[in-house]
Amino acid sequence: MSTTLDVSRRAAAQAQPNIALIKYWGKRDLRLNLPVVGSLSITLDTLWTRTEVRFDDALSADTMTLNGKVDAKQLKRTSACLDLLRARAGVTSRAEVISENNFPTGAGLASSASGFAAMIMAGDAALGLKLTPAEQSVLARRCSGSAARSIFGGYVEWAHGQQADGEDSVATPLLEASAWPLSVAVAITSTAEKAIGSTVGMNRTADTSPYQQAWIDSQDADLAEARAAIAARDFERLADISEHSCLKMHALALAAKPGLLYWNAATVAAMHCVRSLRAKGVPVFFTIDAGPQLKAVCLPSAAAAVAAALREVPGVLNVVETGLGGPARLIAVADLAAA
Ligand code: 2P0
Repeated sequence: MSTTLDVSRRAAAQAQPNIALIKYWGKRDLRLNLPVVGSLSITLDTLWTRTEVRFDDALSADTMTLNGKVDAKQLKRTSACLDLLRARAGVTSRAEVISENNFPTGAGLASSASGFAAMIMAGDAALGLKLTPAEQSVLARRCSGSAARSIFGGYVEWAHGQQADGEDSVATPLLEASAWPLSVAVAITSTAEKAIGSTVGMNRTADTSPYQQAWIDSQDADLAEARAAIAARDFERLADISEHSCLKMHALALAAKPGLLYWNAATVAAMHCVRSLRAKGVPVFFTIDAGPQLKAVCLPSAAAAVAAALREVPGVLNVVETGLGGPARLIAVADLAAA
């Protein structure tokens, strides 16, 4: 069925990456992209993806440009994501997608989270679908799991869900960023794209790591602990459970065959730096995703000292400081052109 659309069929949106404090790792359904565990994250502020989506019947194929360059590698995933929107709208029009990131792509900084959240939000508006944020989160999840969380701002939980169709595996906001502001210092230790992407890494882990079941069995308790820490604004409690979840995820992945080692020497040196600051009473903890960057999360009062200490770590190339940010939002198409 084809629908005549009375909308401009062009829209742009901005979404920020999120950082999981209680990690997502593993899929229970590959086609629907359903996770084996729930997860909990914070959405960032000054790092962003801005994406314009334009549906045009004159196009014979989807196109994707990232940071001014044609991105053939991401085209298949982009088209699969656009297909979800097209199916909802009952249209077959191809689309032009223009995207900008103001941070390194594919290096463990959750560019797929902000990228697909922005694409779903822009595509929804371009097609006039008027999806709710929860519906956007479900569609974003199918494009990239962590993108489900970047629809929302502040503290966000993405549910494992129980339904076979996955419609209840959706993110929900727990607390607004302004209700408990934290600072994040991202220590960039490499700008190279990672060798093994998250999807391949997760599937290898599920197939070969002897710790997979223990990971699944212990996640609900970790989520409950993090939720309680956030509700009580208890930084020490959140620090303990977040470092535990990070190290447990990496231990799980390290035990895959062959083992997944996402850290470099500077990542490890930065972990020691954060641990030593914390031992001196600085309110800070680290978390690391499927890449070599270290994210130090701290109370705003400690942000300058944490960033300064990380800049001194050998091998740290740059430190990007940010706070917690709001939800994904529509922007003017002109804002993207100005980026
Ligand atoms: C997370 N990561 O919770 C975890 C921790 C990386 C380490 O979500 O296959 O790009 O697209 O669903 O979302 C990165 O994985 O994976 C990720 P797909 P995604 O943030």
